[in-house]
Parts: sequence; structure tokens; C-alpha cells
Amino acid sequence: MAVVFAAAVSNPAKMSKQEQGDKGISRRNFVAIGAAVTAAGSLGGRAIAQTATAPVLPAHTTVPERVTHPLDPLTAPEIAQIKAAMASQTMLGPRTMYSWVQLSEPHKDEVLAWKPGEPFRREALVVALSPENRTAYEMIVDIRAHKVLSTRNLQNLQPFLTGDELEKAAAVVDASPAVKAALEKRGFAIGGKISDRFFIDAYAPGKDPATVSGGKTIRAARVLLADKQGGINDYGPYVEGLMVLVDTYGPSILAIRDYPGAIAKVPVPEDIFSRAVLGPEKPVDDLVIGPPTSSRLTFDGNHVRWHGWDFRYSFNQREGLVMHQIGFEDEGRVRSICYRAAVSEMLVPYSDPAPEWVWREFFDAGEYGLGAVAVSLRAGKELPNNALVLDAVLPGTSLQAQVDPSRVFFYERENGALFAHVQASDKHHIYARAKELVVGYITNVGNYDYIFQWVFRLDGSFGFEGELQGMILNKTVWETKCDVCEREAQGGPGVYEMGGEEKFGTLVSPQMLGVTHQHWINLRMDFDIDGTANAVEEYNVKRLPPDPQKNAAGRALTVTRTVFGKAKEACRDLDESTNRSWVIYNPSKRSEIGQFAGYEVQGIGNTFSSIPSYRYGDATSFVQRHFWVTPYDPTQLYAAGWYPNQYPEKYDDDLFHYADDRSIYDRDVVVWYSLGFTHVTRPEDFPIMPSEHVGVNFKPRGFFAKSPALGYARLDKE
Ligand SMILES: [Cu+2]
Repeated sequence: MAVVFAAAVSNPAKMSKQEQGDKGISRRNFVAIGAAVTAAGSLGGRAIAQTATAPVLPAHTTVPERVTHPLDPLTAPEIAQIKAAMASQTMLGPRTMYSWVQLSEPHKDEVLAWKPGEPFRREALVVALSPENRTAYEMIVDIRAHKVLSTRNLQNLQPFLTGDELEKAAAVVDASPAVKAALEKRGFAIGGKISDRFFIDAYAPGKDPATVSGGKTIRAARVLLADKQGGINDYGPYVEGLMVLVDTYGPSILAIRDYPGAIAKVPVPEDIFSRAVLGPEKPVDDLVIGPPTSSRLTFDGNHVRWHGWDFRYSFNQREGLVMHQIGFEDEGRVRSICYRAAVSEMLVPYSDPAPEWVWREFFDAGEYGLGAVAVSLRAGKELPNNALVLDAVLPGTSLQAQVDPSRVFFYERENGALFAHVQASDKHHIYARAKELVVGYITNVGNYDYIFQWVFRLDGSFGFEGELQGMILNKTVWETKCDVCEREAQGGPGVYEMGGEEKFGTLVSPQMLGVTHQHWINLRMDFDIDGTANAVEEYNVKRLPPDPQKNAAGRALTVTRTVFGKAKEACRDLDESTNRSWVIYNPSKRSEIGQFAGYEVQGIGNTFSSIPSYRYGDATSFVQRHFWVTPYDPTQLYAAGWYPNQYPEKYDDDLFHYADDRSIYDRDVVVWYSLGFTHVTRPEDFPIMPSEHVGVNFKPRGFFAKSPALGYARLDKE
């Protein structure tokens, strides 16, 4: 949630194009990755010998500089062209910061009509912050013409915070005598600078009256302080109750909020970089995870193929990894499944209503940019040793092209049996192992790290997985022992409520309360099953009433199928009591047996929304329903809209407002899936939590005449 002042913002791993030298700009067409890569581990900058049987990717893993497809992400030369176009924008002064720059994708009709070799449009979205004018501008730029096509003053809307702004906000706090005095009043001894002892942790501000003046939103950051207690880990015990609101355009302090709060009187064992805290290192053998990533994975620029799967990918500041034009090769042609899929927004609401916690509803994509705060991952370390890790090019705050190394990973893994059957009578065997392709990235939103990955399978199904990692956000409290546990120990069987300082969290260490919270991830998935005209139906399984003749055992099940007409009818929740699922299908594409070609959305666990129904209609609404369907609209890309950071009172750019009266039957539809996890923290989540897994599956239902998995079956006889 928080964005790190020094470590994450000024990423030491970031290298300029110049620093990268000639480390590969072009990439050969349709290169494949072979066993040699696996053995070598990380590909970083080393030449890898090719073999005749298993051609490998060249040493360079950066994105190509040449654009060959309308959905290719911005290249370094294009970013330079965009910067040149900014010269004509006289409203942008020398202090301008570029918050958000990415490809403005051409309209879907244009992309679908485009054929290789034909010309195509290249436009960019540019969101520039002007400290001089105290406003932000959203521009569309014709990249090749170096021309700004349109400009909009964003007025009260605030784009996500840049690393520079968070850094400046922290610097202002570091230099503040008033903040120093507030710390000293709490008994902290500060010899030199505040930052000598404390981690200065800058966040998007959330709601606070100091950030609004005369109806105008003041672009702001909220700064907290954590006592590092002499350790390496930034996330030591927070100075509870002390918060500083900073005007990032100043930069200057807007307000200091100073509520009473506990102070850690004991050394807190939070330093995850200390062996003294972690305990002695335990031996573990290298785990060989699955087969080497094989030559079945091929790349042509950003176009990827693997075992029938066919898709493109890109990487941008807002969403991180975007999957484009996911299709599957069936009987010699690629059939479309999903035009575009990405994490559209996140929401991490904390449950503690105390004034120093109540503002914490973090929109991680709209406040920080999931791609902007992504970090590098390494094969053989955070990733399995067979992973291929590719770089991304993103614009920096000054609109300089930066190579962000090792952002997107690809690896194959084994996931149990695809089939296994032995015929007992004559020992005939049919079998296959389930191989999967995993494509993802990691975003580092302060204390939390999220691995988001798409998983493609041999049976034509695919899925999305989130791995929640990192450190829980702790509240410093006075209690050193679990109070409700003591009451239970005294009282025995009965019902107990959490109380006192532990009402909204779990005591995970003396004076450390892991505050209860939720993580919500919204996926926007523009399904195009065999074309754009699709429909959506809901499946509910129900038990029929017992009947001596018609339902003698009482467990007869039947399925009710509800075809949605309008978007507002399709805002739905999972329901385990009816095994609820949803199918996106093409009403005009039916198989020989009459089945519609479709893909089914199957939840793998989910949770209820902690945001109550009276708030249905504000920017957080997307977490109030698990499943949504809207008609395709190229401007509706993010579940909480384009600018949820400091969203103003009257804000209607969000999924609640997108899901209106419009038809979603036999139309180009977009599915939005909200995936939640309620985190009642455990002592074992401290000081660093073992990964939590969440996900959703998309399975062909009637899409194939028969499962594409069948061809992978192997047959033999004992
Ligand atoms: Cu959590």
C-alpha cells in the first residue's frame, strides 16, 4: 500500500538506455527458448549457445525498438518523439512531471481490421503534472507527427503519484521542525535528521479535509513515520497517530495530524533482513520445478505462442502486464477468446475506524500504478530456475525512456495429471501430465508485493492467479498478550468478541497488531468468443424437491440458466449454495450438437465486501459485486475509473456507473471480475507473511468440439 521513500522509488536496478549500452534492442523473429536457458538460470546479458535441436533466445531480453503491431507497447524512440511533441505545450513549465504515459490503443475495430504490413496509428496518452499551474493535463499525442491532438485540464482529478512526488513529500517531512518536535514530544531521541532513525513512508492521502480547499482538490501525499529501531527493514513499528499531509505541488506541509497512539517500548522483531530475527538458516535441496521451459514457447516481438495458445502482451505503468488478443489454434486457425485482459484496479481497505487508520482504502493501480512500482524478479531465486524474464521500457517522470529490467516472466510448470486412467481388466493406460505456461509480473506496493500471473493450460482453460506476499501493515498498540485468548482460556466454550486494542486485528508480536483488511483485485476481461458479438449467462445448480417417484433419493440436481439482457442485471455475486458460475458465449456459434461456443468463469474462493451497501455508487463499488458485464467501451478500462486518487465528491467514472441500462446481449461485452481476500492476520504472518494465493479460472464450455487435451494423451499397455 505504501510506497517506499527511497528504496522502491529510486530503483537502483533502473538503468538508462545509455547505461544498458548495446544490450540488445532487436529481437529475432520467432526465437524459442531451449534447455540451455534453463540450465543457465538468469538470462541477464549473457550469450547463450544455441543448439540445433533447441534454439534459444538471444542474450538480449529488452523490448524491440521497432513497432510491428498496433498494440505493441511504446518503444524508447517513440517516448523520445512524445517528449519532442511536448515542446509545443507552453502551459508546461520546467517543473513538469509526467505521471502516466502509455500507448493510447487504437479502437478495437481498427486493430481487428488491420493486416500485417498495413500502416497503423500510433498515439499516446500523456498525463502531465504542472506544479506551476497546480493542475494536471491529459493529452493525446500523435507520436509520429510529434503533435498533440487533444488536451484536457483534469481540474479536480488527480493522476497517480509519481515516485518523485513521494520522495519530495518525504523530504519535506524530514526537514520539518514541527514534525521533529512531535516526535520528541513522544520521547524519541533524534540526534540528526528524522530519516536517520525513521523510515519516512509516503502514501496517497485518501480522504482528509486538509486536501480540499474551496471545493478544489489539493494534490497531496500522506506521510507516516516508522521507527527502524536501528534495523534494515523499513517497516518497523509506526509512530502511531502521527501523520503529515503534504501538498506535493509545493511541496509544503498542509497539516500535521497528531492523535494519541502507542509507542513501541520493546525492540520489535521486525527486521526481516536479520538472521537474528529469522532464526538459523535451514537446509533445503534445490527444487526442480517442472520441465525446462521448452521450444514450444515462441516469441515474435510481443506475440507469443505456446501449445495452441496465441496471444500478445504489453507492459505499462498503470496496469503492469496486459494480455492482448488471447486466442487458441483450432483446426488450423486461431479462434479469438479474449481481446484484452489486465488487472484494472485494486482496493485494499483496512477495517480499523480509528482516525489514523480510517483513511486507508488504497487504490493500488489508480494511486501508484501497478507497472510503475513493479520490480525485477530473478530466475532461480524468486522464480523457478526455468523462468525467462524480459525487460520493459517505461517513461520516467521527466519523460525519459527507461529500461526496467526483468519485469515480465514466462515459465512452464507441471501441475499434476492431465489424464490418468488404467483399465483394470487389461492394464491399458491413458495418461498425460498437465503442463502449464505461467506469464506474470510482480508489483511492489510498499510493504506488500503482489505476483499477478496468467496461467495457460493444455486443455484450453486458462486462469489468473494472485500471490500476496510481503509484510502486513501493523498498528503499534500497548498490549503485549492476546486478550481474547485469555478470556477464552478462563471461560471455556462460548462466544467471544475481539475487544480492546485487538478489536480490529490480531496481536502478532508484543505491541504489534496486524490490522484486519481485505485485498481486492479487479480483472477487466474483454471476451471475444469467436468474434465480438457475445452474450453472458449465469448457471445456478439447484436441488429438486424430494418426490417418491421423481426424486426418490432427494438429490436430483438441475441447472437454471439465466441469459442477461442489460448490464445492470449482470452485477452478480458468487454463490456456493448454487455452485454459481457464468458463461460468456457466442450466440451465433454453435457446435454440431447445438452447444454454444463459450468460456466459463469459475471462482476459486472469494470473499464478501467490507464496503457497505450505502456506499454502492462511489469509486469503491467494484468490490461490492464479484462479477460484472458491460458493453465494450474503449474509454472504460478501469474499475474505479481513470483517476480514483483523491476522487472528488461527484465522481461517476467507475464500474457502478458503467453497468447501466445498455444491452449486453449479442453485443461486444466486457467482463469484470472482482477477486477478494479477507486477511485476518496470523502471528505467522509476522514479520514476513508466507504467500497467500487467490485466483479464478476460465474454462472452455462448448468452445471446442472435443478437448484439445486429448491430443496430449499417451497410450500404452503393461
Ligand atoms: Cu493482507
